Amino acid sequence: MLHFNMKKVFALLTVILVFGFGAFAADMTKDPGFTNGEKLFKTNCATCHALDKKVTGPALRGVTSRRKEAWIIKWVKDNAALRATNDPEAVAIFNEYKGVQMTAFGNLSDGDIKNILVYVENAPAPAAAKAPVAAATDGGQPAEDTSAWVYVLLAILLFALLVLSLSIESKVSKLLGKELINWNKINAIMFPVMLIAGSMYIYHYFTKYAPYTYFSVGAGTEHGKVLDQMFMVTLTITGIVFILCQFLAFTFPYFYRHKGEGTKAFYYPHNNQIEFWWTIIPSIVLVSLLVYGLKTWNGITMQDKPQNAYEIELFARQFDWTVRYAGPDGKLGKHDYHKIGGANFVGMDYKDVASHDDILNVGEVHLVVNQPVVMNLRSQDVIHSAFIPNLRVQMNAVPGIPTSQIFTPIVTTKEMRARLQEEHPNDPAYNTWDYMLLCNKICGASHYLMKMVVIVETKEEYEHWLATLKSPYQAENPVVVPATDTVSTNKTAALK
Ligand code: HEC
Ligand SMILES: [Cu+2]
Repeated sequence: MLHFNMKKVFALLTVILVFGFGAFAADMTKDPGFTNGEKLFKTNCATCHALDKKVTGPALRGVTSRRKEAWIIKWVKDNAALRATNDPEAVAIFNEYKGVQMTAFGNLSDGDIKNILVYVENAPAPAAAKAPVAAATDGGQPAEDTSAWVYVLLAILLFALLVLSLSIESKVSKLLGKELINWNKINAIMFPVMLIAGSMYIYHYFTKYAPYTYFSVGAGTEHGKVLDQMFMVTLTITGIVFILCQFLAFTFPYFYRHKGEGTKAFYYPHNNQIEFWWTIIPSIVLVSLLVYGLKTWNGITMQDKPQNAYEIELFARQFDWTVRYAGPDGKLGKHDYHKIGGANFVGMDYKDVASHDDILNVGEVHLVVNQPVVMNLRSQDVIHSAFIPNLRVQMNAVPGIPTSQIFTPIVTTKEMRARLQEEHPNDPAYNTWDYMLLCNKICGASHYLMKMVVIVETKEEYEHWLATLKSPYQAENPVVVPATDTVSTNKTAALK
């Protein structure tokens, strides 16, 4: 039975309420810095930044939780100078915005920038200003926080009310000497109720979010289709068993509830035959799924390099990816981690002439449709993972251990986009749909920045694009160096 010291419950409630209203009291919009910050933001920053959505630059609300204030001040004053120090966060965000450069604001003082941050973090959100609950409690400012607190307080009060009434009920029951509420029956009914409510909840969220999972976009590779099929077979078999078991687990407590004095449970301790079959059958099914999975996996990862394959390299570091293409000679040059430094940040070994025409690119990965590619991976610092969901490609980049994956994209970006636009005629998001490369290992604070657009295109488009890029070696050596063994060794030595 429930025994509560009412004085303690109310003391606790008071503390919670005081804390709650304490949050209203710290209203930063009344801070003098706020108005100054608002003015500065509107005149200097609003052309490129909004608070809650990405425009030319990132949404700025919440920036103080992802960056240190000192960093933001340096960045705003002169972001190019910050990048020149190879600050990883500055380089990463710059790359994420495809090299769009933000203006330098050397004229703003530290105080000005701090005021801007006060405004950015505390400006009322436009949508929440409409919430009637918030408006009623404190004149509508700051709307977003208030409504959340009102719901929390309401929930606490309701819970307290429930506890109170239950404790009264138990006391009255005791006085009367009989139960006012048949808990046994209520518990029994709650099981099927939970089953139905839970299923509705899952169905709702599944239909709402399934279109955003990568399975909703067909695989862009041949092996991806095989993988999807394996996944569907596994999911169907385990799904049927799961649903059956949950159904039984949630309905038996209702059907076999205690039905009053005199009912006796049926005692059924053991049946060898049933146990035999329910051990053998799941074992066979699980082992078959395992073998099926292993065969699929080996088929994807253990293939030999196909004749017509070309190689690229993905170089991972905190927090970006660099792609290296072989250039006209079709060969990736050697690399050596001792050479990592300065402009040669991927550690190319220029003693190897094959590296002279190697091209580096940080903005996007380009791949040729219908031609197998060997994707080699290296990492400079910690484990990263190259994940291209819609190509069903995933491989770890491990420091010190070169890894690779071979795959063949079969649907170009343009074709996939057209297909998706056809499937979702009313959703403009698909007009700019792209394959994405993501890092799939939580590799540090700015892990989320490790993403890059992947463009699958025809061979002509690919070669045309590649021809527009210059290899770093050739950029430093204006003389066009043919990628053959005749290159002067002096020049090579000079560059290393
Ligand atoms: C010309 C457009 C432009 C203007 C004006 C501008 N920004 Fe930016 N800002 C950007 C872009 C683009 C980025 C993304 C990084 C990059 O590409 O350099 C950025 C990034 C930032 C970041 C880093 C955000 C993050 O997620 O790390 C901060 C902070 C920032 N800007 C603050 C400001 C402030 C404060 C002002 C006004 C004083 C301002 N910006 C004015 C374009 C602009
Ligand atoms: Cu990473």
